[in-house]
Amino acid sequence: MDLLFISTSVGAFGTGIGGGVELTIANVCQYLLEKGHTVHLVAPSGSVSDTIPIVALPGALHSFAQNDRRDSPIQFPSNSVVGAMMDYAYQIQGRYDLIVSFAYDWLPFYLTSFFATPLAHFVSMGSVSAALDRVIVQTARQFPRRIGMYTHVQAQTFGTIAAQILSSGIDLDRYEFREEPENFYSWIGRIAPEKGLEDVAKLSEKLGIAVKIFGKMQSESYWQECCNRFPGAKLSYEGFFNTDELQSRMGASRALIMTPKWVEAFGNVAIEALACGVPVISYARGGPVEIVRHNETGFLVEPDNIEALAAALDRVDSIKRSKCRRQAEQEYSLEALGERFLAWFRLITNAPA
Ligand code: HBI
Repeated sequence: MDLLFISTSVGAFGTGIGGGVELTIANVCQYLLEKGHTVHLVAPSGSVSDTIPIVALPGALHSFAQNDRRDSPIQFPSNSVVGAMMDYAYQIQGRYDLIVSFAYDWLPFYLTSFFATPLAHFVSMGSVSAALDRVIVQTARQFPRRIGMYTHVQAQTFGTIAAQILSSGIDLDRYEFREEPENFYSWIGRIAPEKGLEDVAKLSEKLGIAVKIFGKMQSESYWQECCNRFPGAKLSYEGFFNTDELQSRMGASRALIMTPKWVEAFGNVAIEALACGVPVISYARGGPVEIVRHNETGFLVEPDNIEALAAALDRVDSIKRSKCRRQAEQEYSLEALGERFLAWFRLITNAPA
């Protein structure tokens, strides 16, 4: 198939600003290219990839939809990069069998009925805004096969909606299984309020445990606020790393702690941890609920309950790290992910299997 992907509008591809959806785009592209499909990625200028052919376009990045208020009007910068990417896709659509947008923005959804080449959308977050909900639900109603999502719990945040549930996946060959843990915990994610870093700071201070923090420093002020509120916390900010670096640094964690405050659409960091043999301890909120096998590959605890997190940490040695790796191999391989996306694409284009 000849495919055109449209990247997230919040940052250049490869910078990590787009969080989990960047990893999803990279992994799906890797599998499709390995299988001999043609994939081009339209993305903001400054986007880089050593394997995916990129069309980098200038234009203003969009603000994070999850940072706007639910009832905020849609913001559209005068020289929007989304406008540029959709203009380009519209002009060149005839060269492709299918176009897939990974942007969580109003315009791509609205334009679905104006394209001759089928335009599909991978929705990378749960519901965050009324205006976006409306256009996403409307698109799904008009084109029931064109909306893809990570999880059922994510789809449910939009109410009743027709969506292909694609889960996620990673290239397991890039993650090394670590049988023996070292004496630290990890927390991985964009440093942003929706990720709930303050809870892991509170936990660290309460238990006196060292926690390594990996991820894009999206909000310095939020980081400072967490450190100031919990001066006894032993958080060490390690930085943002590419996959190879991240897995080598967090692979020996005793556990990955996840404290999502929003309905995390998936939580790619959870399957990255499992792939290294790292048990996942997470609030029972959002994507992790469909990932963690409670008491087998980690623990799901009552959301926002620090004591429950602490109690789960005490039991983490009861988790067999080899079971964590095995779950990643069974459910989250690159092949499983790629085949789910290809099945979705064939469903849309009626291409033969
Ligand atoms: N906000 N406006 C907008 N557009 C996006 O593409 C977008 C976003 N917020 C977050 C985001 N994409 C991705 O980082 C999600 O996968 C989290």
